Amino acid sequence: MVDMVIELLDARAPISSRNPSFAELFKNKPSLTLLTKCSLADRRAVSRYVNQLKGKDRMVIPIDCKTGMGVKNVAPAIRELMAEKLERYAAKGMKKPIRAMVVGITNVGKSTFINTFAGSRRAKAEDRPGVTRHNQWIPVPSMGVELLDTPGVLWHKFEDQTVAKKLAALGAIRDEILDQIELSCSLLGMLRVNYPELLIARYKVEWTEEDSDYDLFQKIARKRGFIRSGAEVDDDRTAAVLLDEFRAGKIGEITLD
Ligand SMILES: Nc1nc2c(ncn2[C@@H]2O[C@H](COP(=O)(O)OP(=O)(O)OP(=O)(O)O)[C@@H](O)[C@H]2O)c(=O)[nH]1
Ligand SMILES: [Mg+2]
Repeated sequence: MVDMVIELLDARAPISSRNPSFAELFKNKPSLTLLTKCSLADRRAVSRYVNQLKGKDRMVIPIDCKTGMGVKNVAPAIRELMAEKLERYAAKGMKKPIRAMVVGITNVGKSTFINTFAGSRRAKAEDRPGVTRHNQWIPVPSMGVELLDTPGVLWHKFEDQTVAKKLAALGAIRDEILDQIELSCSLLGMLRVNYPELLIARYKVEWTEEDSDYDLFQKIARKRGFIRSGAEVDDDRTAAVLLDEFRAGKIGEITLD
């Protein structure tokens, strides 16, 4: 049913957010890769991954649908990828739209991208995973394209648990089914190694090698005054705030892969 595939990867984890079965599944379709949410990602890492992922049969475009960055490069890329087919249509005097399927993990921004590309809000988009439930065709006549919005999919078994932790930190896995305190500690475990200066700047904390991730979590809670009666740290509130601030980009521009 489709001429090509548009695969969305989260720019904050472009390797971990690749569905391992897509390469095989879509090997016979021209494909365009979009790195989404670039305004939240480490810009040096974005350019590195654009170069690393692009190939002979694969175009990669960094975009951000909140700022609009890069979205105007998508239509020309679609036309370039589908040039032969478009020429055949033109030779026959046909005006058929290019049909493209938009795929990617839950909450990566598929519906938002479609709305931004189409310049109208036709696909339902919200800040939680699992919003789109059914396939939906969205015609964009001005671009000569029809986009298929699809429900986000994750795979059943994560061979590498760090992949699962990164996707959960990005908000691709429903928060209700995960221990938020454990998740924010594992996020801190990644940030203290790769972005210590951002943690220090935001939370005014210091830590040593001996401190566990949970020790650091508690230090942040005390700095923020997230304390219950009895001077005990309010773990739930601290976890919720840490995850929210990370996802909103308040800690800084961060790439987890
Ligand atoms: N900062 C930023 N936020 C984005 C971007 N694209 C999407 N979002 C946000 O990410 C959240 C999820 O967007 P959706 O478009 O619903 O994601 P989806 O891939 O369709 O998700 P499912 O339908 O659940 O699979 C929303 O809160 C969007 O506002 C982007 O480029 N930048
Ligand atoms: Mg959606």
